[in-house]
Amino acid sequence: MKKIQWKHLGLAVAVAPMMLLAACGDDEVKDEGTTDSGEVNYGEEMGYQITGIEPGAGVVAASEAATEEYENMDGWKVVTSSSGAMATELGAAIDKEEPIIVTGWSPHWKFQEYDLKYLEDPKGVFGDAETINTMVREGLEQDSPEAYAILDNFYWETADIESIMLSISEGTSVDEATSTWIEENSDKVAEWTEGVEPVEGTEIELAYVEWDTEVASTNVVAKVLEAQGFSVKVTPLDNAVMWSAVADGQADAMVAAWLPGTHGSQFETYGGDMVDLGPNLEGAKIGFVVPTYMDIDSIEDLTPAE
Ligand code: PBE
Repeated sequence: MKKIQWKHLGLAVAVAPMMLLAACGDDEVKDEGTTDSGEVNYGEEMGYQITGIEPGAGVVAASEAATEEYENMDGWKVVTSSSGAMATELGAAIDKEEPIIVTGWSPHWKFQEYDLKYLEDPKGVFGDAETINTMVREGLEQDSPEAYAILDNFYWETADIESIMLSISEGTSVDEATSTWIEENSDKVAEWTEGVEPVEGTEIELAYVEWDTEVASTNVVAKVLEAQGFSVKVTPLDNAVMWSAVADGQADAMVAAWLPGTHGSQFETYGGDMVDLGPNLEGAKIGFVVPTYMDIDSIEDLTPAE
């Protein structure tokens, strides 16, 4: 019902009656308001804006690159804000069945909450599937072999992290959502700490960025380290600062390195000054994400700003 309403409204506003007649002539208008050539002028309805997140995020940089590399995105802008604001705007647009394009990533609770799809990226600007890796400072293995071992063992699946993210998005506190997951997955957690000696108050600092994925993963790891006797500090930083903090040893570790693409430039700058403990999660992805009710499938279906 709603779907038909906004689309008809959009069509009435965007297409002058003469053009509508012309379109009927050459390009038969389908009932959804698209032509055979598949063109819908969503750009105009969205003000040619992509709803972005924090300025330092890799997905924002990749989105800006996409606006450069796809000629049909001429005149489009990525508007930065925060991950929370992006999620709020996405929810508000979906409530009204309005078009929206966000700088999206998975794992993310939004895919469980809403019907969404990635726009195809034939030029490969957003890269392929990625891993999220754990990075520790040089010397941690010698200074705290117990923390190093747990961080090295930390590995989980998309379903794990998404269940925590969904619970937080529904209003559960980070503390409760992560504790509940740990209680319910004690077998998995036991594998991360297997054979590791408890410690007495050794200090460990984890750097992260307040993206939904990293809020979940960092807090789970912090709790597991605490249960082992560590005194853990979690420090929210900007993306580039998170990388430099681990590189220069101000922070001991981070579990938030999206590779090879999303944080490729940070890895190039700082990766040589830290120890890469490999993936803690596989199958991560970034790209333009839209509600499935939008009649476009590819970035190439967007039209340039007029
Ligand atoms: N993200 C989530 C980050 C990595 C983790 C996709 C928003 C980024 O774009 O840098």
